[in-house]
Amino acid sequence: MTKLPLHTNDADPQETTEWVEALEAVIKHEGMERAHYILKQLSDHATRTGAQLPYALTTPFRNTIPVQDQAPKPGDAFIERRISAMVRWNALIMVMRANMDNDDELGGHISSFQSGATLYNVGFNHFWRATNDDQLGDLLYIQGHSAPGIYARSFLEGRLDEQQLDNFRREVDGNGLSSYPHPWLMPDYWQFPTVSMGLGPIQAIYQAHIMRYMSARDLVPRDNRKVWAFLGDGEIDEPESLGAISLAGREQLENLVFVVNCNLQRLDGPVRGNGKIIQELEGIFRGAGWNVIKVIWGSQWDSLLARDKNGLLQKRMDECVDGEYQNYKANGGAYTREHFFGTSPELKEMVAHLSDDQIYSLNRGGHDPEKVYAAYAEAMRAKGQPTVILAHTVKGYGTGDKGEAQMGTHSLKKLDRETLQAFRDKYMIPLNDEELESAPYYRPPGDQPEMQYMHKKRRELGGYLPARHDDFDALEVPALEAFKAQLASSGEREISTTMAFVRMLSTLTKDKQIGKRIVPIVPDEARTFGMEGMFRQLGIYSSSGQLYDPVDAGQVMYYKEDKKGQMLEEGINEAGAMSAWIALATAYSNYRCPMIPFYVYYSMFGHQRIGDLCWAAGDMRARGFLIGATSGRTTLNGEGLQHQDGHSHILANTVPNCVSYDATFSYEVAVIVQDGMRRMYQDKEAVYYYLTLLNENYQHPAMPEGAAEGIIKGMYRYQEATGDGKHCVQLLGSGSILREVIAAAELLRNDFEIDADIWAVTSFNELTRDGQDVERWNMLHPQQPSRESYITQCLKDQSGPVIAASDYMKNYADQVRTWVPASYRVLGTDGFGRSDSREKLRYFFEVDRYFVAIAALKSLQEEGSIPADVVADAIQRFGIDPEKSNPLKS
Ligand SMILES: Cc1ncc(C[n+]2csc(CCOP(=O)(O)OP(=O)(O)O)c2C)c(N)n1
Ligand SMILES: [Mg+2]
Repeated sequence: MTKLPLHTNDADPQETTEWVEALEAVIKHEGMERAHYILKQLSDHATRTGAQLPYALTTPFRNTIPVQDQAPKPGDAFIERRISAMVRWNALIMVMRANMDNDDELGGHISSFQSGATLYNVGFNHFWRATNDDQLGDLLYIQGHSAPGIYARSFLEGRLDEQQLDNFRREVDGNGLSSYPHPWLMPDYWQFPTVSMGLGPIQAIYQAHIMRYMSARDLVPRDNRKVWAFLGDGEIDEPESLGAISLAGREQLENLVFVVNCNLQRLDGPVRGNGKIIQELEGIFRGAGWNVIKVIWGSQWDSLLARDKNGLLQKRMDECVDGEYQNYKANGGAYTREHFFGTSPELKEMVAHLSDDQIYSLNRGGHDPEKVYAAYAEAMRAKGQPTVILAHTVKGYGTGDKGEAQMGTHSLKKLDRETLQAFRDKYMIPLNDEELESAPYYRPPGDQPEMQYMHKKRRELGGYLPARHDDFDALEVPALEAFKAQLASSGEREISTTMAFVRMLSTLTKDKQIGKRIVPIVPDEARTFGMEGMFRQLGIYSSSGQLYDPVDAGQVMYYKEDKKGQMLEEGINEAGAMSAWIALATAYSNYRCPMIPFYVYYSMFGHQRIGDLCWAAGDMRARGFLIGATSGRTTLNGEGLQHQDGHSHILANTVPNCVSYDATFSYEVAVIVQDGMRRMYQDKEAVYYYLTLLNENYQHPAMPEGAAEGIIKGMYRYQEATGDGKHCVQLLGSGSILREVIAAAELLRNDFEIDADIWAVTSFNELTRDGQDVERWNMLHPQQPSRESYITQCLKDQSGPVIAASDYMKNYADQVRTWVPASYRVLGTDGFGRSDSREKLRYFFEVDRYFVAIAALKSLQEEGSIPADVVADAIQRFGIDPEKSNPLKS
């Protein structure tokens, strides 16, 4: 008779046994699939009769893959252990050396990689293919603070030398290794910056999604390429880590593998001291449609588990919380015997034949190459589901009682002499005690079997990893003339820059050379921006095509989902849409197929909402366009405080390689986008673009002759002073507020006989960067003639004070003050937005034509050109309340 696990509340153990035996018979004689079918029928039947079924998303706390189903691990286990030992050693030493005998406090992490080493080594030895001329390799998102272990492997492979390892975290003099994965700093090595936690997982999901998109559109072959993402179990708490997992399940991303290194600890303490992170994650991922593989126990447990006929051991494993599991590893074998097995005489008896040391070395699944291999092999076979591997490990594995599973182990940076000796002994590193004094690296000569084996394995997998390919074939981008419609006047027609842009985008998608590479991306706002025409024209990408008749099927512009759709409609999910954009913006490298993505969104929900992804995009050398639509604090009027963006340009400028523009007229949009494509895809500059668009409709003039150069540099003279006024001022305006500036010039002329040059400023940010660059050069070259910034060149021969106004915070226009060769006054929209008409908002924020005129008069008064009365009269005449509240504080 089958011996069943003990359940004290079983009212009829005999009956239970019969049911279980029947099931076992089905499994034995007809197979698992049949058993599954029968259980499903029973479950359906029970639900039909109204019975409440016991509900469980989790399975017991044991390995998902039974011992008998484990794919046997090929290769030489002994040699792989040696390789692993050497990688571990060098990873430890490089962190120690960065923190030994110096005051630099360079930091680094030992414990994270030591817990994940087997997870990485099995992948490098057996699974992860590199990109070469014949194949596109797998994409690895490596846990950021495991970087030392990855460097250590590259060192063994001869890709890095000792000096580079010594330069870990010493990058300023060149030839250093970055603290974490940073493509900006190591463009031939790292692909994905992951150390800002949560960004790796969400990007990996969208990478897998885009991988499918690229193949669905026949841009790159699908092959069996995979995206592997390594996550910490603490990292899982970041909303970005779990926030997009349902997309992966829904889209059946079988090309995606998450490996969660469940060492049960984060920085300060246990991830779930009172619970079980692995079980929690199993439920969450299963619920989202993932294939969950738990790798909890190592092979050392197999025989104990096989003897666990009455389920007592399993019960103990299930009931123990993570805080206890941490204790067992921190406190050793005797403690584990007493506190884990000691809870019942049967369990104690089960391990009576084992010494304390043997109990201590009952290993966890994530440290067992056989178990890890079996899990990876299973993930490689996955069909129709993404896979998550939940690997049970020990933080600080191998670092003894100073580090292993200790509360503070995350911050461990060096080992004392005894612990280092013990580590050396454990991993059999052939260095004697004396040699250990200098904490040397260890790399055997190239003819040693370990070295030969390692190279052979990588050769079989196509080359070394990580590796990033920085170069690509330049694209032929259309010349400016291709956008005639945008360069010409709109005549009587009143349109917005958004409309002008959408037409331009449409033209681009039809371009013979680059049309197929254009990808419009929206997070559920296409209709807001007038892009719904693209639904039908381009199709919305969906891996399942369209399984329904859209409600608007009869209309010309119906909602068309398509397996080959070009447009990405990512739902209300800015972080996801941005991650999709990043995957496309780096496709030149990861797919060797440059793409030109345009991510169009509410500008308020860009840099402010997903700023860390914008930063990562810069690090990754992304190339593409971010389009901040409905921008401007007073231009998007009715939506109020949480929509009105008056600072995205300030934030955009924090990303060093983000080039940003605030356009007013459609010809500016055309010049900026064309030039952006030239710089990024033709000249291959590692920059990306941020361009704000407006939803205000007005007439657009034709491009003034010769304006293109200034548009790109950041400012051009839109209208020249006539020279017949009593005084002259220089008026600068950007975005929608340029039109208020133009109107203010009219007021000044008609009411005060004041002449004005009007300057359209397309980018205060670019002017600032240019000014700072020139100033820096001048400081460092004192004996040479000073250079002049572009803004100084524009303004130096003009007369009168300079006044600038924009729909952004004052800081935006104020940045250029140093290079303005005259008095300078700035208007801007500091303060919280609110709903009202544009006219009222511009009065409220003091950026309308009247305020621009007052600002000009005040500046003229200050320079002694006009009396104070004129300004005071104007304030009164314009109906401005001088005691009105400061919008900053309102
Ligand atoms: C967004 C973010 N917040 C905080 C940190 C700082 N940090 C680095 S590692 C770490 C703990 C990581 O724990 P876990 O994810 O479990 O990884 P483990 O080292 O245990 O493998 C923290 C809090 C970070 N890098 N990114
Ligand atoms: Mg952890």
